[in-house]
Amino acid sequence: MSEEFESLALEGEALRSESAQVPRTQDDPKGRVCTWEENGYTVHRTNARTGPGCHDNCGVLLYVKDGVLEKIEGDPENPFNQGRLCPRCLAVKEMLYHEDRLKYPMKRPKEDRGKNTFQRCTWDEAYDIIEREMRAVIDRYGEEAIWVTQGTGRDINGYGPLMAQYFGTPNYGTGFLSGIACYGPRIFSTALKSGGLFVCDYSQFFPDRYDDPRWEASEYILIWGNNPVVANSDGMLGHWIVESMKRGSKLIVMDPTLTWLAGKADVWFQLRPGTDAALALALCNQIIADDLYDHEFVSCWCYGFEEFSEHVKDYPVSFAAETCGVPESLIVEAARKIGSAKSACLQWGVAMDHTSEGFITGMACFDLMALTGNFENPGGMLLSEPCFGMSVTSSPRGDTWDECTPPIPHPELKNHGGYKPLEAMNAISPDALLESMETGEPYKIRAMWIQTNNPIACMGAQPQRILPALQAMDFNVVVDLFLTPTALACADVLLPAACFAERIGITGHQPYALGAISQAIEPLGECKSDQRIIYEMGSRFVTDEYKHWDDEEGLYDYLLRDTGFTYESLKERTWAYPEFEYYKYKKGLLRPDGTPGFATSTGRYNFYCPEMAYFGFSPFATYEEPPESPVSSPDLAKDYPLVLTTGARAWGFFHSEHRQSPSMRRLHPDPTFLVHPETAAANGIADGDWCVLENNLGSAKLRAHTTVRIRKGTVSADHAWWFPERGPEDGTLFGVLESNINQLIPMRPGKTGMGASYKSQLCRISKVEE
Ligand SMILES: Nc1nc2c(c(=O)[nH]1)N[C@H]1C(S)=C(S)[C@@H](COP(=O)(O)OP(=O)(O)OC[C@H]3O[C@@H](n4cnc5c(=O)[nH]c(N)nc54)[C@H](O)[C@@H]3O)O[C@H]1N2
Ligand SMILES: Nc1nc2c(c(=O)[nH]1)N[C@H]1C(S)=C(S)[C@@H](COP(=O)(O)OP(=O)(O)OC[C@H]3O[C@@H](n4cnc5c(=O)[nH]c(N)nc54)[C@H](O)[C@@H]3O)O[C@H]1N2
Ligand code: SF4
Ligand SMILES: [Mo]
Repeated sequence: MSEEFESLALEGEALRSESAQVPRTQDDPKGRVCTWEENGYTVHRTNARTGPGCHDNCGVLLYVKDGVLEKIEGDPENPFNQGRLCPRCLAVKEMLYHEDRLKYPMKRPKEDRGKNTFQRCTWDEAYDIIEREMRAVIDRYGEEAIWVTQGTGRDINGYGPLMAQYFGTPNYGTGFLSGIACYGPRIFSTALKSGGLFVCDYSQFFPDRYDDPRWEASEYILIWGNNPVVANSDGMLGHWIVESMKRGSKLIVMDPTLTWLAGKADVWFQLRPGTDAALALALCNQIIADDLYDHEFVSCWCYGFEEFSEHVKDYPVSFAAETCGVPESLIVEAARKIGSAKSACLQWGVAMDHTSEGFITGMACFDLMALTGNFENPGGMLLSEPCFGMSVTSSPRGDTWDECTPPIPHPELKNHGGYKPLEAMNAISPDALLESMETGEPYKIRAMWIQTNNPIACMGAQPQRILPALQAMDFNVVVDLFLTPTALACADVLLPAACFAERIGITGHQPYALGAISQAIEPLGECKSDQRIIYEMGSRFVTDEYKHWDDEEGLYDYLLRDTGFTYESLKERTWAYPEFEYYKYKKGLLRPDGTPGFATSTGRYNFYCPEMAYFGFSPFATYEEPPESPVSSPDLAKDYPLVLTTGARAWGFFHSEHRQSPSMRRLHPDPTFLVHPETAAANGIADGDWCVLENNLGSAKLRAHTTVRIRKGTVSADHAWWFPERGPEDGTLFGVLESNINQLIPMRPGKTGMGASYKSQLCRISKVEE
């Protein structure tokens, strides 16, 4: 062991022996106050969170007068967002105080599903009905007949599993998200390669941000299937990229659409949707051919490089150029830029998961990062871990809730659809669960608990299958902010959830800091936080020995019990940044046994992935055509010649949310699709025309937006449309199946059980004749 190594190992040893009871923080909270009076307002310094929906926890100042939230501002002192807010928080009052907000628990006779005959009831009555109905399902069919669902990572991540445990069901997960195709495929597959979740370094681990002397801006940021200035996805903010660019970062963008950031890139790959893995493997091939890979990193810290360098010879630049529809010279240029850069990082997006073999796309892109040694270096990929060991909010930790409920009676009945990777990940298969609702195989789902989830409008593929399946259930509960199409279609009991300004909580989805959400106003009507609904409802299903708290603050104190914070102490400082180290793999800070290396089965970064071999797949990342594409299904492509990608995020909407918010709706009044003017003209379509998009599965009606920003022959369609302005009476479930692009997307995962076709389908377009 070299001297450098020895001293790094000692440093790691010292860091590991720190006591968790005295949280070591980087930021100094002296002088920071969480509430004050100003010009007749009481100001609350807090962290935003869903609802309404978002992945983030931007620092906000809430100005309250006479119990009413009058205005919201970004907190300039919060290191996370440094005072900036996106349109949805600036307009949060329009959602918070909207007249359509659910304010009271409601019940409805089962035979009235789809009709607006809800009646207000008390919380006790609602809980009584749920207890009675869920117990009846459990007694007759077993706990596994209940499916507890959530939507994307709102402030339900981590808490949802508790609801499932209270019922005793092993079936918990995203509601009808085909192939769990949001984050799951990428983070699980790359964890097999790298032993953790790694994210780009934008200085977000430092409370003094870009000024921290340890930080260096990444030389190249690869923005891959992601539009971060709009989406601010998964705990990162798009303006961090702009700030990095001001300090020297350059961009390489992979996107079929010219996004704002693509317009500022050194290299922009306008690739055919669904072909990303081919490009990643060809870039690897070229970097090896040019001998631009990081020899030290590859030989000291990686497993299977020699075989990998042979494997990628199957993916020459010419193959990727042809497959992706991009110039060969551009691939060579990008490979040289990435290979010669001091640092590079992968800003990946959900487009990676939204192809059938999305599980493997993430792996191929990670290989590029390993090849160039961009792990744990300034400006590279950094481990993203739960702060202060507090993982419940960022990702569910298996044992967080273990002492809160009796053990799940039949864990082996979890429906992972027979997919080995899902079994290994201890995850359900939403695709298999929908099938079992339809066929009763291997057993039938009879009851649903749907929380932060609007599957008919948004999350589910093939809503035309989901709607009848939900309406055939024995019993359904929906917990939401609004009467959604899903709630109107199927809820027997509908429970009103509180917005973030109306409740307390702790932050999640960001591994850099831990913070508190403090309550600024009383909840509207009788709304309650999701967390409170879960433990109040759940406590009906457990004995006193499993009740560890009496109120919400007690819940958070319980969760924080090993961090050295209480809810109150966290609230007072509003945020806390744990200490941070680069090069953790050299210091023994990644592996549980404290030895240097990565926390993988081999101790190294796995170019050769033994787990993939065990699952029966290629141990190396490979490229496969999407099942529906001009290359893999030319016959289908004769009828449906255009490539369809869907769901590119819009500023003002979070999925199916915000259609009720007047200012957000003004930004985007109608369902639209982007189409190149030449493709539009060839199909007799002009800008603004209402059109039908259709394929062998279904159709949807959207308006054409012609633009040269989109790849020719590709159509990029909005997702998640419904029309709350129509009201619940006209029998159309707010028109949810009229402009619903998911009718064209199959509920069918890739071969690993993960990955889906939301961004790689085929369709044709035609003008709607008036
Ligand atoms: N065609 C297509 N479909 C897609 C996608 C795509 O790109 N294309 N993207 C997919 C992806 S990545 C995802 S993650 C899913 C998202 O799917 P979902 O997360 O299911 O999103 P929504 O349909 O908006 O449903 C969320 C519901 O939660 C409610 N809500 C918001 N905040 C709260 C809260 O604090 N408490 C409670 N109880 N309810 C709340 C909202 O009112 C809304 O009704 O959609 C998927 N669907
Ligand atoms: N405002 C807003 N923000 C959101 C959400 C929202 O609904 N609204 N949803 C949240 C959720 S759950 C998620 S998962 C994230 C997702 O956020 P992003 O990862 O940014 O996802 P998208 O906007 O769906 O797609 C990003 C880009 O991928 C491009 N693209 C489409 N198909 C392909 C392809 O096959 N390959 C490549 N390389 N690019 C492709 C699109 O043109 C688009 O510019 O956003 C989160 N943030
Ligand atoms: S990203 Fe936007 S909606 Fe989300 S917390 Fe930040 S400002 Fe609010
Ligand atoms: Mo997502």
